[in-house]
Amino acid sequence: MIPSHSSSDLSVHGNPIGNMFKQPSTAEEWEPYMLSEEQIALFNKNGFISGIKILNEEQVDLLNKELASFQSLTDQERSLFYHYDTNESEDPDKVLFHALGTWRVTPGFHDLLWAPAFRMAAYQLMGRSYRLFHDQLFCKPALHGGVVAWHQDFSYWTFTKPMHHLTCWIGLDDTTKENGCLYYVPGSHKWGLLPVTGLTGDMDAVRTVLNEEQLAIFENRIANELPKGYASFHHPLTMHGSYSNYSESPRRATVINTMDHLTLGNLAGYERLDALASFPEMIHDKPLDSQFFPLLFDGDKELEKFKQNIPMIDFK
Ligand SMILES: O=C(O)CCC(=O)C(=O)O
Repeated sequence: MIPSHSSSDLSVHGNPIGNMFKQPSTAEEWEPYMLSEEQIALFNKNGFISGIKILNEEQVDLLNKELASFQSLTDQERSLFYHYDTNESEDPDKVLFHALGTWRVTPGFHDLLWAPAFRMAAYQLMGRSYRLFHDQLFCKPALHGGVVAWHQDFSYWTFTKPMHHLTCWIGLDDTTKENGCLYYVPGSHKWGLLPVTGLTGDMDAVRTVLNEEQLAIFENRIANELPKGYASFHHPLTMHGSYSNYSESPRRATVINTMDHLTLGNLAGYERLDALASFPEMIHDKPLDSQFFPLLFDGDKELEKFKQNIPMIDFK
């Protein structure tokens, strides 16, 4: 269970706490952040879109500074994370590899959830009002292994229902094939939900559960190389993964996972993953609407501002 509120727990704030991002208040101010019909169509076809600018250089620097501070947190601060995984092979520093819950810990990662370019694109790709499900950090230090094996996100999220989720991946470094950028398999979001085959270790474990046609499509995988501050968005069933960082610099990324504002807990018979032992409390068949799942975009409220329909996905 998640620890009760500490004075430093930023999840008590269901709104931005600083002025890192100016919030649009009119249709005109939202306009520059809006995805086009073509981008929506591309997402429908491929299960992802890429190249969306979310952060400027200063904002990236601020988040990287906060990220560095995660290496020296007190135990109490550390307990705010839902999950915190260091890579033991990197001893003595035990460098952070994967974490969930950064938004509870530092103001920049908290307010990132309200970055306008993220909020508008996510609304269009969700097709309705949505909440935070959780955030994540994926850090690959220089010259480091750290593959993230091929997977579909929703195969780890079946303790929620129905499936109406979205992932926004934001680079905190320029990402390249050499430093372990993300890869996508276009069209794999139409494959249905596949069995879980693991996130670490064998990059290609998923191949054991693919049929011949899927294995052939797999060969079309696309390297999602991006400048820092830019994002890609993917469907909860899109197959993705990333190889090792062979470069002499770190490869860091932050991820925002969203869900329909009416998503329910789906806990009957569900064995909690060890990795999520300190995930916020959920109740079977009840909406995930506590302070840990803030409403990030209220379509009814925001759409009043628009005279014309905005391009939106019909999410299946
Ligand atoms: O950043 C990575 O290497 C993996 C990211 C990922 O798996 C995700 O965003 O779901």
